[in-house]
Amino acid sequence: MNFCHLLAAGVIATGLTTLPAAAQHAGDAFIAAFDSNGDGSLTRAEYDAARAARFKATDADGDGALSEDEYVAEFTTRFEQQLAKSDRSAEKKAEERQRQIRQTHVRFGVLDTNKDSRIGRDKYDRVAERSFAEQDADRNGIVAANDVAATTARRTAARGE
Ligand SMILES: [Ca+2]
Ligand SMILES: [Ca+2]
Ligand SMILES: [Ca+2]
Repeated sequence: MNFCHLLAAGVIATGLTTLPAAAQHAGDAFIAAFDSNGDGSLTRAEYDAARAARFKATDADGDGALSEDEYVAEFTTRFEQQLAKSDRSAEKKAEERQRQIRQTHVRFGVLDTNKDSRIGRDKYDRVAERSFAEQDADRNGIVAANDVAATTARRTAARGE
């Protein structure tokens, strides 16, 4: 029984509706990815600092904008670290790597709204702003467990489940 099953079992046991595990995980992963002091909640300051650091690390040639190569290279580095920890077969990892890299190119195209093949801080920050707002359900500038629960419930309702 993994953590998700335990969670679902606990939720059912307390008589609440079952939370869809995927949305729950996305919210938790969002906090975990940027929660620099590890207290389980993400302040706007933590998020902004982590995003700024990531932008700087991604901008390998330091020209103030991310090229498609820089964007894909940064993702690939992070993804390889995840893969290294995974116990999937080499064949499955190769498949997953190919798929993820393809998606990263697509994501760059989506972020690059004016198609100049560059993502400057303005585009980067706009996307970050939107992602944070999407997770911060009660709009208090902190993404915490209560927001994840609320966002999960809202998405469930939106899907009509
Ligand atoms: Ca924190
Ligand atoms: Ca650059
Ligand atoms: Ca909040």
